[in-house]
Amino acid sequence: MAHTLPALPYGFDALEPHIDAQTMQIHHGKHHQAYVDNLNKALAGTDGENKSLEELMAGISSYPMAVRNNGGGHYNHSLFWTILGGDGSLPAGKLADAVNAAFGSLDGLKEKMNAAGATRFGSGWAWLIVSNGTLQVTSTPNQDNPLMDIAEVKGTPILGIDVWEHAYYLKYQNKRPDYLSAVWNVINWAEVAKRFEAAL
Ligand code: MN3
Repeated sequence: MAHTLPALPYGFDALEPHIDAQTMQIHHGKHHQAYVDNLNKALAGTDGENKSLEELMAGISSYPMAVRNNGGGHYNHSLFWTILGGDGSLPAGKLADAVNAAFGSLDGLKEKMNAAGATRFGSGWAWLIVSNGTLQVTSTPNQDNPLMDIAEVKGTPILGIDVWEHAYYLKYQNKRPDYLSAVWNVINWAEVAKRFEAAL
């Protein structure tokens, strides 16, 4: 069962001006597509071909690096597209309570995530995860994620911010912190809340 590129749940220009349409086109159509294609190539004819993405992540240490990089890339971007495209509403309900309990406020969470993203050397991801029922911020290098058995901090990711240069360079060049502060304008908190409740 080959992996496929999920359609973007909104238009390429839906995140303007915070994330530009050209970046979205290349990011989704070229980068993510390449992770999908290379994952399928790396799995062809192996037992991993019949595993779900989540199963692959949980046992990633026993697969070749191409499965880790491209399987992670496929998982991470599939999550990323869904947690963007929000209508400007803020976290509500149980998620808002959990954010306040763990970080004091939404600004406290943003500060922690932005620091995790800004200090991730080279390429990687900043994550909000559910670990033992509580929220935690972490980051991973390359296309690793907190579902992988090799992750330093493990948990279920409910929000991930891509800090690879390909996610922001056309608009923000070297200014990763500017991208990190802008991305909060387009977070889909309803989707994050859905993932939060599913992870509990
Ligand atoms: Mn990316």
